[in-house]
Amino acid sequence: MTQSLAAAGTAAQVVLTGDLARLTVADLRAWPQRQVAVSFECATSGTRRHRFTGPLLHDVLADAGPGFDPARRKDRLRFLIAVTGADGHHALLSWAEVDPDFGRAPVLLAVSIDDTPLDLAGPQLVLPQDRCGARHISGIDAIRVDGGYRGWT
Ligand SMILES: Nc1nc2c(c(=O)[nH]1)N[C@H]1C(S)=C(S)[C@@H](COP(=O)(O)O)O[C@H]1N2
Ligand SMILES: [Mo]
Repeated sequence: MTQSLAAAGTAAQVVLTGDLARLTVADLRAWPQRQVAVSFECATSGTRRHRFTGPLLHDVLADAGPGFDPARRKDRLRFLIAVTGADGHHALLSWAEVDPDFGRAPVLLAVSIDDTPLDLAGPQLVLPQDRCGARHISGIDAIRVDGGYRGWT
């Protein structure tokens, strides 16, 4: 996987948008796989249950090189992860939410749903701790990790 690091002094940034076109579902099977059964509420469809398999989002993104010094834990706290589906549905996670040193949320980038491979549809975000289903973004076509959030004042 390639990476794009911003020049020193500017916002650290990994743009996986271009790379994810090459980061196929088959590529995602190279990381250690987890299986999880999730149940979530949909505002329109009620309770939904699915089984997912895939790597931890954190493992995949950490290997991509997010542009911070892994030894400096405080440096990670300003990074956001923007996940977008092919239909434009998107959600933000914080890096700390999935970081083993902080929130440790076991978020997956699923390669299969209910034993159906997602090679054609694209990977799906899985957040076993979410009560609501809205962040389970399917057909992911872009993931952007951005450390440019230093405050808006
Ligand atoms: N790409 C994409 N993923 C999405 C959505 C969407 O509109 N687009 N809706 C979300 C919502 S609101 C819910 S509740 C779940 C529903 O998933 P399911 O119908 O497969 O159970 O998908 C989520 N993932
Ligand atoms: Mo939903």
